[in-house]
Amino acid sequence: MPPPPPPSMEIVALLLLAALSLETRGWWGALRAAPRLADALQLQGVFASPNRTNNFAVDQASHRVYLAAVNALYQLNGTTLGVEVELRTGPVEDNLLCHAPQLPQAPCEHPKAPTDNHNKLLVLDPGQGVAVVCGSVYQGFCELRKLENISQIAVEFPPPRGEKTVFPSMLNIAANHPNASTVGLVLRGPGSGPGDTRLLVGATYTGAGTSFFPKNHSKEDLRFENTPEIAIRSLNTKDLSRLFTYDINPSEDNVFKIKQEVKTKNKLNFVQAFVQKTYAYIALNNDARTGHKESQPNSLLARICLDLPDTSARKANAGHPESKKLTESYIQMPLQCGLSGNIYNRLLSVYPVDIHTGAGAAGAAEPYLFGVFSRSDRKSALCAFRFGDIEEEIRQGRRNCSNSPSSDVQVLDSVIQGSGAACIHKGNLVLQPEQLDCGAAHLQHPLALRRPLRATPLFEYTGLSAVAVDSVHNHTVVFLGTTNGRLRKLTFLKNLTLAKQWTLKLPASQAVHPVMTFDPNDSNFLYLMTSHYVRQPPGPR
Ligand SMILES: *[C@@H]1O[C@H](CO)[C@@H](O)[C@H](O)[C@H]1NC(C)=O
Ligand SMILES: *[C@@H]1O[C@H](CO)[C@@H](O)[C@H](O)[C@H]1NC(C)=O
Ligand SMILES: *[C@@H]1O[C@H](CO)[C@@H](O)[C@H](O)[C@H]1NC(C)=O
Ligand SMILES: *[C@@H]1O[C@H](CO)[C@@H](O)[C@H](O)[C@H]1NC(C)=O
Ligand SMILES: *[C@@H]1O[C@H](CO)[C@@H](O)[C@H](O)[C@H]1NC(C)=O
Ligand SMILES: *[C@@H]1O[C@H](CO)[C@@H](O)[C@H](O)[C@H]1NC(C)=O
Ligand SMILES: *[C@@H]1O[C@H](CO)[C@@H](O)[C@H](O)[C@H]1NC(C)=O
Ligand SMILES: *[C@@H]1O[C@H](CO)[C@@H](O)[C@H](O)[C@H]1NC(C)=O
Ligand SMILES: CC(=O)N[C@H]1CO[C@H](CO)[C@@H](O)[C@@H]1O
Repeated sequence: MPPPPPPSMEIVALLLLAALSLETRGWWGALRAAPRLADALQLQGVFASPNRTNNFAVDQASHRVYLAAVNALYQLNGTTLGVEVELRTGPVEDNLLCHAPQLPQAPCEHPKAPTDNHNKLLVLDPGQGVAVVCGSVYQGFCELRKLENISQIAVEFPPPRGEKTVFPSMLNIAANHPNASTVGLVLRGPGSGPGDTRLLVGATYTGAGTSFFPKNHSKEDLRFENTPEIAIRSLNTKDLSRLFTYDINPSEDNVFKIKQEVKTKNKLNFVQAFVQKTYAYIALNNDARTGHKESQPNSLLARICLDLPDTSARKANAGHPESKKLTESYIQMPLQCGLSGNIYNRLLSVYPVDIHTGAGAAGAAEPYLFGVFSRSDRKSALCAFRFGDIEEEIRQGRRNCSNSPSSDVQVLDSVIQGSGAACIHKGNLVLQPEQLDCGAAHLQHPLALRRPLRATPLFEYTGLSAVAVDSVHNHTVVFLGTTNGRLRKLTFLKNLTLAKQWTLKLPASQAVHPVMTFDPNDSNFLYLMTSHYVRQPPGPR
């Protein structure tokens, strides 16, 4: 049966998802609006979630939407948002201090109690036909479920007892606390076929010494040994003995783990992870800096080089692809939205997109990273960074680090797997383009640029929470969600001056979730979710 005809291109329609607080009903809705460049927005449909929502994802091929809420998973028709499949995921008997019960021979002395299961990660891998679903319970344990029917387990993991060895590090994947952040991304490896699929995860550390760890209850910290802040794990469903391990080439270097003694200086709050060109970017905040004077941004953009299938580098290396290492190519830089004295220092939502600014050659579209930033008085702003500038800053940083002891670039010595020490002069070393972009074993790593990449706000408003951007003809159309349940649509001219704006009141006066997604088959539609979602930096304690 052919897919339903898309609505007229003259129509902007937005699908929206909203969920209210635990006490009230939630909504998963849709908006239909007037002409794309001219008018207001309109509701298309609604799905109501009985419980607070956590994450959603859209599958392009089947046009299904998967939605995860507290204690429930839903598979929805992407057009009507009607429920196809529904599954209870909690509450379950659990204790934050116990190993996941999926770990063989792991008794627990701490009493278990019914615990709500907050979804921390919901990512789709259409290549293997699975959804990776990770909850806050059982130490952030992940399941592989069928995209065809989300209520069915696709791969029995861990394998039946006795068949394979299972380690806690294979089970402790997402953050195990409702308020601790987790982001994830499915990556294709250098090989063809699903066997090389990987899962990138960034998760806030929740072990001893953090506000997430129950005080005075245990000397044993299950999280520290087993949960790096950032990791790349095997997602090959055909190789169960390695599933979710870091045991992929090159082994030993698929983790980024902050040293125990500096965990309190690195309270990483992950915002979003995305792929752009041959890189994985991770947008995050370092909450350890919250409370300091707001003269410095807390927000960071980290970058890792990827082995992507069929890149030119791989072709040149046919038969023996050189695998990239996580910490070797890792580099981070502060992002600053706002000028000195008026800095929006906390990143809330990002959206990478190609737009026409007139700056690109022959009017070509250029990649930009849009971000919504806020500060403690709830004022917020939209900023845009050119990926070309991000890339150039990274090249300069690596060049500077190998040329001279540079005060603008540091080796991140807070990480266990780094090369340690500071930037050191390497003689008259001339770095190749590939080394400037991705580092090399003999170069210092991982690196942290100190100088922020700065941008002037394109738009300032109270309580922004989410951003999605589309390029339409010569205009850039920006959708902004707010913390009080509004959706603003802004149209910018080529030179990024604001031309027009509209506001739509969503059915729920709740915060719009930071991730908004256009319908992959028709960008006239936007999926968004509102929830009783608190993204509050930890206060002083
Ligand atoms: C969406 O687009 C993809 C790629 O063009 C196509 O394979 C898929 O069938 C489309 N899905 C729908 C529901 O139109
Ligand atoms: C919603 O969460 C409550 C606990 O907070 C749980 O008892 C209930 O089963 C959940 N409802 C659904 C539909 O998952
Ligand atoms: C979603 O619902 C529409 C309208 O009822 C229907 O035409 C379409 O086939 C459904 N999609 C799927 C994937 O079932
Ligand atoms: C999904 O799987 C469950 C459990 O096997 C089954 O009861 C249900 O009918 C299936 N739903 C659909 C839409 O296939
Ligand atoms: C999570 O944070 C919210 C807001 O700060 C707080 O009300 C709630 O109690 C926290 N939840 C847990 C389980 O600590
Ligand atoms: C690299 O060094 C040059 C020359 O000192 C300096 O102008 C530039 O800002 C530095 N760049 C970075 C990213 O550190
Ligand atoms: C976009 O702008 C260029 C030059 O400013 C113009 O030639 C072109 O017609 C415009 N395209 C559209 C679709 O408006
Ligand atoms: C941006 O472009 C518009 C229309 O071309 C023009 O009126 C406006 O002055 C420009 N703004 C800036 C800051 O260059
Ligand atoms: C009863 C008990 O062990 N209390 C301790 C809880 O932890 C704080 C901070 O580590 C200690 O100061 C208390 O003595």
